[in-house]
Amino acid sequence: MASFGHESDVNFSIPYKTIQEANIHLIEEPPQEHDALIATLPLEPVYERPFSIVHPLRLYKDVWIAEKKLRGTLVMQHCFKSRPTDIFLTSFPKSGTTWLKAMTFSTLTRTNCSLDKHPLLTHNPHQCVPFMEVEFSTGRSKIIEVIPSPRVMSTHLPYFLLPDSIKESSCRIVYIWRDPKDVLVSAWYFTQKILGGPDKMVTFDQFFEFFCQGLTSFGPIWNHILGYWEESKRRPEKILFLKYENVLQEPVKYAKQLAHFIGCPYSETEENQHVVEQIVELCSFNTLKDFDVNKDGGRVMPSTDVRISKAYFFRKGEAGDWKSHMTREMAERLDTLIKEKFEGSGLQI
Ligand code: PAP
Repeated sequence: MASFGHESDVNFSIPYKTIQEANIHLIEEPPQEHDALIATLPLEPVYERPFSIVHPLRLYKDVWIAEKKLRGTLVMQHCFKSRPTDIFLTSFPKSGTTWLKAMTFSTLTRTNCSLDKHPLLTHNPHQCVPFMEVEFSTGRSKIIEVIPSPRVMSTHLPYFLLPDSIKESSCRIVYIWRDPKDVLVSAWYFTQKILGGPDKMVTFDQFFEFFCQGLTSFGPIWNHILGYWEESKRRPEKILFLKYENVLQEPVKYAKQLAHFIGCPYSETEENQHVVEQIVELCSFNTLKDFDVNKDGGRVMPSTDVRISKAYFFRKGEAGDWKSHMTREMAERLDTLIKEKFEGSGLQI
């Protein structure tokens, strides 16, 4: 493959994993200063189910968050200092985060990385861009501080829980959302893989019930989507609001929009050289899932104590898979619920 051949002043090409490995000495003990508060918060009512044993959710300001990630979240809210050049990739889990990380990383790195030696060939997108709440919950906040600008970081936190410094600085936020029915199906499979099979967790019908009650990691989903939507309407220059299904349909259009938004639009020369098409191809589901790095057996994640294989982030990568999993009644019920919640917002599934 040829190089992207782009020239710009953006100088960014280091996957987060490399920065982390070079700065192991900066890792501290996981924060515990908020444990007393966390212990007083409501624990999910279904805490006997296996998923909860490894990953108990607590209700914090009407959001269900895994205990461990809440530790990091609270520290982050107090300590995190945003830079004007920061880019935050935000999403509800299972809504297109992996694609967004790959696209943002490769868009910014096109100055420095040739396609045949691209970091995405050897790094999962989640190794290129860190999850803030995970890093803060595992004592890695000082590593976040040494990432060179422009930093790209991600979070599943709802808008209102972001540190003030992110909301107030001139940094950019990209949000991606997805049809909640497909989010639910994707989360169901992901959870199953983590637990080691369908017999190890609640049934799909029960999972559906929990989801409709908002009882899922970072749930309820409707508040999450609406929070970023409302803010993106108020400050479109601050938040780019993308939809997974649209991106799948017209990836080149949205790749250009993303590049423009994060401050490195494609030049005419690049457009003529089809650079954007090459990046879209590199970050496509079919390309990424076939890289060896994305097929590995995984490792135990310090943030959750569960084994997560990089392959778990690549399942089908389609819109509408819910049709193979939900009855018509279930789909209608969830659609109606979301429609009611979205009413008056101008947002539609
Ligand atoms: P995360 O929130 O845990 O990071 P996230 O990437 O948001 O996960 O969601 C995973 C979904 O994105 C999976 O959807 P599925 O279960 O319905 O298949 C996964 O297949 C899909 N996905 C991963 N990479 C891509 C990609 N490059 N393009 C499109 N979809 C992708």
